[in-house]
Amino acid sequence: MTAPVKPAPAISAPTVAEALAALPPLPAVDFAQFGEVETKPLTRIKRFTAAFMSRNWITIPHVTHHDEADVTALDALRKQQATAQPEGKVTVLPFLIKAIVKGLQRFPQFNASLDASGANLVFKKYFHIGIAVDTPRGLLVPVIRDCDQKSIAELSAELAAISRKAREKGLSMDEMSGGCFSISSLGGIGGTAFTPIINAPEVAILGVCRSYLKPVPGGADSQHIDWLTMLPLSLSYDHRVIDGAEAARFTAMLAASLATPESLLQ
Ligand code: CAO
Repeated sequence: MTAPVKPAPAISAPTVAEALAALPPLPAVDFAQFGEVETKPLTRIKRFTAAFMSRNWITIPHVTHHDEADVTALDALRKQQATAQPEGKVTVLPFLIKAIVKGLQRFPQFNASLDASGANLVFKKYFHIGIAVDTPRGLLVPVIRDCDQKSIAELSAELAAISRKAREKGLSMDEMSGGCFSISSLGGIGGTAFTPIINAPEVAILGVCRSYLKPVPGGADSQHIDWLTMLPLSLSYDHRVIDGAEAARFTAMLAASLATPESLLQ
């Protein structure tokens, strides 16, 4: 005879505030006891960033999907354009913005935000893209508005202007608000993949690392090697709003758009 099974006690999920309150506080450490130290205050931007990043990391269920895009044709196109117009040299970012706009148009849930109740999704009909800019005082995210209505050359000029403004302390709060989706590009620096933190109330952010040459078997008989230039993409998304399959489709579409750059020139 088997013993009667006792019903399990009901478990209610703690709120975020309750979970945080239950964490043991970090002990105060006197680092000077281990060696020489120097204490400096965080900049205002770094303190703001710390608060926002902590809130977003703790309150949003992040998943990061990694993929890569074949940008061999895109690199050739950029080189061709740079030779024709050396003063108008364009990085990969304006093309990425265009590819993302196409992705947001095809997958509107990536251009949405949860409302304050958390019960409704607000779908945006505009396409404003935030760009993470590394400045000596910390990270700033100016927003390029109406990217669907701008050409690659216009996006490139605006990107240069806002990153200069960010580094010269010239950005207003207005210029950093209203973004639909953000890009964090570390491609000029390096890396192969990372987990960008979502810039709430946005629901996804694309991280980009340095492109690299990948040997791929080519030809009908796979007897020779083609060297393709691959761009690593890391998409972090809010799993309350976006499912993994949707994230994989969105990133695959980005990769396909970047692999056919002429489609981004229209
Ligand atoms: N792969 C290979 N090379 C790349 C590349 C990539 N993915 N992305 C840029 N490059 C190259 C550019 O073509 C450029 O080459 P040249 O010197 O030959 O012209 C060089 O790297 C520098 O590019 P850049 O970074 O100045 O320009 P950008 O348009 O790619 O990016 C900006 C502009 C503002 C996004 C960037 O300067 C920046 O601040 N990035 C850091 C963002 C950041 O800190 N993110 C982390 C946020 S979370 O902490």
